[in-house]
Amino acid sequence: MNKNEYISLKNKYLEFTEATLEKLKLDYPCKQQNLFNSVNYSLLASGKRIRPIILLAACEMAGGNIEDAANFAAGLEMIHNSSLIHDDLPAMDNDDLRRGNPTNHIVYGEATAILAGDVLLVRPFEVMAQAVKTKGQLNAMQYIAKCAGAEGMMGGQEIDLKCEGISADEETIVVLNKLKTGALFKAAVVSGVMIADGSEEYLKAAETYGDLLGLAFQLVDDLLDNDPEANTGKTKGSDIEKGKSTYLSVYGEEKCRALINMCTEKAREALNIFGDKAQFLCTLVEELATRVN
Ligand code: GRG
Repeated sequence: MNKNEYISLKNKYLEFTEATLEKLKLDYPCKQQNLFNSVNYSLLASGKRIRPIILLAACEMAGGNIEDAANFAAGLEMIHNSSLIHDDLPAMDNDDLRRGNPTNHIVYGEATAILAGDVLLVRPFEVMAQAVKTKGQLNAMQYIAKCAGAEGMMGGQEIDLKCEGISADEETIVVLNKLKTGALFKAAVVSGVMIADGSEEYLKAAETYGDLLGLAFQLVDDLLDNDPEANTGKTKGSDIEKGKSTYLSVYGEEKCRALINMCTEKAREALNIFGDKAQFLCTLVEELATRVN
């Protein structure tokens, strides 16, 4: 796949995601309009939409149709946005900048931001349930819930909170990030393959790719958080300020870069089973390794 083909396919997935989010958004005059505005402020802001793009691509890679994956891709992006709103709250990371804009609680206040995060956690299950017609889609919904919950992203966040101000060991950092960041990436690939009714072998390959992509993504994130030139849209160095251990503090820059290359290579290998149909996700993991935001 050449660069132009990759870019045009990525745009197709991105536009499909934006159109689905637009279709599913809550926006009509009512007494709770302020809550709708708070939800839409975060959800319709300029996120990279990587998780829904991966979900849609994984579905097509495994022979499925993106129309069948629409509400699952949008639902996963909603869950991701829910986690960002709650992560930024004073009781969590206490950040006031996200995607280059004031965080949700800075604009709408803490109480409404908590509710907006809650809405973006339940609305996905409403829209996914509306779309379920096959066993594969039902499995995808269940898998996404597991990856988001206490055994996945939320569990990772709990470990993260407990690590503030202490020097965590390598094993803790790896588990923390595998859950906090990696679980939703794994959910994206695996649920995409589930919606396409992929085989056990396909699901195993998707799981391996998701884990490796999640690890590479977080390694890059830690490097960007420490890079004064990078445009992350967040306050720089906030992990260091909060006394959090990161891959960068545990491994140092050189090892982080070596691990990013290793994960990228192994993630590509994991998709061999899909042949040429894996070209998009192979290019995507490479692009994420060199991303600057
Ligand atoms: C209420 C769903 C919910 C969760 C509560 C707060 C929390 C538990 C978990 C936080 C998880 C978290 C924020 C992990 C960080 C993941 C990460 C690297 C986010 C940045 O992702 P990008 O770069 O962001 O894809 P954009 O802005 O492009 O969407």
